[in-house]
Amino acid sequence: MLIKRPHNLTENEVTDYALYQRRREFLKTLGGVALLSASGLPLAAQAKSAFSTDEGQTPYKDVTTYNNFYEFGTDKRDPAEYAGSLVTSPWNVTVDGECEKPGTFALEDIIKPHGSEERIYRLRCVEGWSMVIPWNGFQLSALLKRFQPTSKAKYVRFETLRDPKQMPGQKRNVLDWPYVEGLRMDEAMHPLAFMATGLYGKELPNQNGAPLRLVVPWKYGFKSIKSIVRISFVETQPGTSWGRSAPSEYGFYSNVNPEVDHPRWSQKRERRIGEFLKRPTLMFNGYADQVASLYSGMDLRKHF
Ligand SMILES: Nc1nc2c(c(=O)[nH]1)N[C@H]1C(S)=C(S)[C@@H](COP(=O)(O)O)O[C@H]1N2
Ligand SMILES: [Mo]
Repeated sequence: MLIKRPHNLTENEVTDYALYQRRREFLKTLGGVALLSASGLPLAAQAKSAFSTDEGQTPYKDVTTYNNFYEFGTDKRDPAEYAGSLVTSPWNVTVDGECEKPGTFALEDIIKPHGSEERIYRLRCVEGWSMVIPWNGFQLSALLKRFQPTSKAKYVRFETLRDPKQMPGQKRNVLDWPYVEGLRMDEAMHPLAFMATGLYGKELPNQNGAPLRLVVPWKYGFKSIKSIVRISFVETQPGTSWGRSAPSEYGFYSNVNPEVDHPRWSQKRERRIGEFLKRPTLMFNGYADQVASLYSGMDLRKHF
């Protein structure tokens, strides 16, 4: 396991951070504005996260052409081919339910208060393949806190855009549209849970869930919902698209777990895209040190 823990920062990383800060100062005096991409993501200087893996990263080409985004078709190549029809600007996100500060917000206002950081995470699809992706974005907890969830907020529900004109795959009933996902509140507030607005230092491509998508690296990939338009704080466990389509196959938790097989295939091993031999799947996708305590006392076979 190559994950570094925040309380274990090495001397090197501390030095890296000091260098990074001095570099930022330097860039400011140079007029670092020129180094910002259209989305405002700094391309040159980003904090190195203690949560990032240093495993080899999956090439950009694979990350952006081998996708699951059923709103654009069910073939892995469909999203890259068809997601151009999605209009990501202007984009609004509605926040509602059990919180003090609900509202409908322009994407810019959702993103603005947050700095951009890089998180290099493993992504493990329930189908048995995986990638390593350098995301850019911000911690989900920081976003959620702004809306001041009440004590009744036990879960967070996320919804993707529903518009069959822009998302032609929604003309077919492969799933119950819009795509819906959810997390328990403590999962959503965990520092690994991330909102991505970019990858590889570039704006998030449409096929990867532009302009705003969730990344929950210790759960199967389908929990990482794309192109989010609604975030709701709710009291009871929300139904999810995959859960509704096949309740015995896709549970609410869907934590990566090599010991709990999918009813139709084993989850013990996975193919890392770009590699020939399969590798063992790790408990919680290799993030057990960080997240196992969220599930202490729970029967993970029952709560799959
Ligand atoms: N709205 C929406 N979100 C989605 C999906 C989808 O079909 N629709 N597919 C999920 C699945 S199964 C996976 S594995 C990941 C894939 O993310 P990637 O294409 O960026 O690698 O997105 C998830 N998020
Ligand atoms: Mo997936």
